[in-house]
Amino acid sequence: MTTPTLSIPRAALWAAIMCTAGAAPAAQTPADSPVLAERHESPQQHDARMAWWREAKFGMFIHWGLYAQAGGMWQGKEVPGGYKEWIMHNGKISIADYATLAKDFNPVNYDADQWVLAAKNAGMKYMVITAKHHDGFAMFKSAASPFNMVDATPFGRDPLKELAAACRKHGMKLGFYYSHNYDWHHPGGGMGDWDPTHKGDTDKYVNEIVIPQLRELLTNYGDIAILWFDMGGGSISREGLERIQQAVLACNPNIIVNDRLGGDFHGDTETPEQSIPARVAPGRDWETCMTMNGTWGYGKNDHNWKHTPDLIRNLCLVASKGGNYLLNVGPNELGEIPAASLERLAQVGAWIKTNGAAIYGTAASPFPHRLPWGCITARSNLLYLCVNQLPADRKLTLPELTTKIAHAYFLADANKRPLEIVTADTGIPTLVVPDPAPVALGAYPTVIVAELQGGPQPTLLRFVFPGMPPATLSGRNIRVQVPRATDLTKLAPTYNTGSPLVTGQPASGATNNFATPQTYTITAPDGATKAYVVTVTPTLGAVGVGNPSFEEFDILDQYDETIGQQPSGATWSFHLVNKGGTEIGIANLQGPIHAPPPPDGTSHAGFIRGPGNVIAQTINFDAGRYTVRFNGVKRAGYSPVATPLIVSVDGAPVLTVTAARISEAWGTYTSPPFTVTAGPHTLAFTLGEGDGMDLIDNVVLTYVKY
Ligand code: FHN
Repeated sequence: MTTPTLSIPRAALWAAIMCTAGAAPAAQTPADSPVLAERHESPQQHDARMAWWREAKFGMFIHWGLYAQAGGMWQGKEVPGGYKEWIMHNGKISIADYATLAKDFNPVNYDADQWVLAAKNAGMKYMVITAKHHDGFAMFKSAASPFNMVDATPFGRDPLKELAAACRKHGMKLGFYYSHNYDWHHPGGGMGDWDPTHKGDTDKYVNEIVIPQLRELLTNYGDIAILWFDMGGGSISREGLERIQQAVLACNPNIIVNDRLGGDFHGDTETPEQSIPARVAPGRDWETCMTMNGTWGYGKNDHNWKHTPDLIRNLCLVASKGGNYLLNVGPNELGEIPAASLERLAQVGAWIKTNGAAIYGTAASPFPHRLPWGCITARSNLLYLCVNQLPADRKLTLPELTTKIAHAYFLADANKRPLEIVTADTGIPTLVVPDPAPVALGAYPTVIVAELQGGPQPTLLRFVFPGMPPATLSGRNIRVQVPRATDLTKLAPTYNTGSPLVTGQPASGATNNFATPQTYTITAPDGATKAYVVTVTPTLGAVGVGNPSFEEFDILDQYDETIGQQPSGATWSFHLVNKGGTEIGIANLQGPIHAPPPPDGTSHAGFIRGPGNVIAQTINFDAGRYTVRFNGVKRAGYSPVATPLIVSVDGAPVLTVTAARISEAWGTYTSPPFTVTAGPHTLAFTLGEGDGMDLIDNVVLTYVKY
């Protein structure tokens, strides 16, 4: 496995996020940004290519394939495993048997116009459909393989042709998902080893299936806006990946490509899955994709639908962090988007009709920290406060804002009736929502617009350490972590860069020595002179501080509840999500993934940082045999070194997961079955030697029946 080093200068990355203008990597050049270098682009060219996508914010993911015909069932029985598009793998169904599904796949109710209009009316600006998923079945006419919709099914039509035409007609951007690595049908494709006939040559598979099919997809369907790879490179060689990339770009030099090609390819977009990252990579475009129920592909028996308010909260939260939200539908064997999805899409659409200004083309919140009542998106001097839950005292405080609010009103209020603004002695503004409010407050987020007297100026001061990212500090009791190798006597912070509001001098004398905690008094003359005490405490050797790397330069303060959290597992729990079925639980910080997400919408399980650190949880097991399955979750962070993760039960290792390179999917790993007695047992995740920061997510315990 290659472990490329990260060459984006940290300062440039930080500069990009500091300017709060969304994800534009303003300070980078092709020479120092692998993202730009990969496409031989200037920052301006890159920004121009990404412009529509950054504006769009909201898209529809469509998982539709032969697996829809099965809907999670095989020979009359539900096949264990949450993701129904994985039925062939989960049921270890042979290639020949699985292919028999095609004989009956006749989605006569498929209506491309209806799909596009459902997306459009939901406020979605683009769609990405599975042209070929891991089962290897092409949902389009392909000369490269007869295992395709037109040649292998009674349907005989090319649904992607019809979808492309409908997208053109209704002004919807279209993207194709293509599983280049996993292909359980064509010999040489990744995985699929439960069928001995699948064995084959990977290069041949790349040359004869992947590249020709990608060419078909990118030449026969008009302008394709996005290519969405999945599951990294697997056993495809670096050279093979390079040829795939070149073939794609030769067909369409403007296409937006995600980050899952594999190898050391970065792509244009990061693609966290089923989770909204606590923090996002500065200067990087990103898109969270998420299911509406528990599966991507159609599942007859999956009725685990997310609630519409949560979908809207997710959309707001993603936008507030500068990302896009790609929300999935899994049409059935007849070509129908499930009614539960359509209902939710219509409800989201009704909300967005009124509140779209808070989403489209907005920049990330200028405040890095979580707010108790919701989240914020920004556009020049406007802040959109997406209020999930109005506090009992009806007060919304913006604890980090130093720019004055000129005017605040509900976005839904055509009369823009002003809300009362109370400014504390500290300068911190609070908006007061009258009772009754000028607009009805329902279950969905309510948006309040705060018009500022100038651009949002959220921070009090900025430290710049030479050769390191500028650190924006706000609040009190700031702790700065610096890389282990840093010579602390050579740190020479300068103050106040970028903020005309702030001037100040350190109160203590030893400005160049961070070997011991330093306390500084900073004066912020925004009208009146105020003093803020900032304590800078280097915390070498603390959890999360390992080798020098971008990710390990952290600023912790009283607001941040995720980064730097001791990985004690104190708030961890595993939840029974399917009593009668096979899944025992899914790890999640505050609740099961299938339940409504916590107020901030995060659904990741947690960070684990530092070699040897453990997240553990005691679970009450029924007696029986279990496996632990990791399900395709990306590594968080930018640690360039792959870090293995060891899963153990009562101290005995049951599975070692080798992380892929930076930000790649972990992939799916299943432990051999282990047996436990009834009662409490400890499931632990221990981070091995490596670079020390990973996101644990979507951990599924699967009950294996005797
Ligand atoms: O295995 C797939 C899964 O079926 C689905 O397509 C998701 C969507 O991002 N991607 C993989 C898991 O990461």
